[in-house]
Amino acid sequence: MTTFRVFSSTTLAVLLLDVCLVCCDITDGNAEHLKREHSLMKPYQGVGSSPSSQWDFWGSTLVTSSYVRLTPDERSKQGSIWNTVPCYLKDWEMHVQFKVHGSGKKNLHGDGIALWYTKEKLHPGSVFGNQDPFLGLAIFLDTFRNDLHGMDRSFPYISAMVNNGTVSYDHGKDGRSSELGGCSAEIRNREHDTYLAVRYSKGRLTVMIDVDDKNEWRECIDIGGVRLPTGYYFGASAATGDLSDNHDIVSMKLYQLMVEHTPEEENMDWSKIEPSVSLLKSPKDNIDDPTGNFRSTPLTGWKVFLLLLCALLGIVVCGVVGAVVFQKRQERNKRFY
Ligand SMILES: *[C@@H]1O[C@H](CO)[C@@H](O)[C@H](O)[C@H]1NC(C)=O
Ligand SMILES: [Ca+2]
Repeated sequence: MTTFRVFSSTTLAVLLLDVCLVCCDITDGNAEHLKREHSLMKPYQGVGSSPSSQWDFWGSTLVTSSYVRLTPDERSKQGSIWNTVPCYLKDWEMHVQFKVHGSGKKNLHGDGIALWYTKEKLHPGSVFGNQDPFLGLAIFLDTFRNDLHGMDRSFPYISAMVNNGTVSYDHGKDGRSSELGGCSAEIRNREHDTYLAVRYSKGRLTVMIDVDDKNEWRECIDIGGVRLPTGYYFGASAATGDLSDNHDIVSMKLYQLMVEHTPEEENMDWSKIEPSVSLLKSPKDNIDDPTGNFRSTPLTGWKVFLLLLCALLGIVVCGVVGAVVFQKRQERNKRFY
């Protein structure tokens, strides 16, 4: 009896803690905050080069009613799709549903998809179909290993790069010298839907993936000290080489994150920011981040508050249970005597 009670109070505390952590980490999928002008969704009405269109495409891109195929499973193709409305949100989260599939056997397919938030749009080039160098943020879903020395990581490999317009993407090294972080993920020829989310808020860049049909996000990249301006364009591109794949985008949904900024931050001109990264480390190692970028996020504040609340609740529950148990024991003792 006693053991059971103590156990259940601990379980309760752990449960509460879980609930708290989950609610802090929730991805803002709130429909109210969906920004239609920056989102690409079935059946892709109005996608094209008309003046009223909010998305334009280039190259091998084929728009059907259920997907946007950036490249077919054929050699030497390049395609892209771009939001034509610049984004002036300071804090945002992009959810991308994608599908990479083809007839190539393991390691005989390529090259992958890149997701963009850049100053320029519709400039074809050698970085997964986009220009080199680019100015802004790229998330690469690299399905082909070019660097045969980099056997310490498995492919497909997802990575992020922030460029001020001066650094070339090193295909031969799969972008390793300029990457900010990354993870391996089985994203190809999956039967179920595959998703990737990019969150940029308060100088923190987070990339999460949901590719194992578990309906939950797995963290892939999380770094602080990232500076990106407003007024850039979202896009996606893909390329094939000697090896190929179908590279499909099913949807890109942009959500505005409700985050408060200091009056100073509000008053500065965010469109003048130069893309840069002050720390080439994961924020987990950045507890002493001098910019305070990471610690001052409201998310972290909330997390601390809720953790404290949970701890307090846990203590109270343990205390009450302890008191009850103690009292019962006293009564039993009384009866024994
Ligand atoms: C651009 O970035 C590179 C590499 O991070 C850096 O060496 C260079 O100084 C930067 N240039 C400008 C103009 O900020
Ligand atoms: Ca590659």
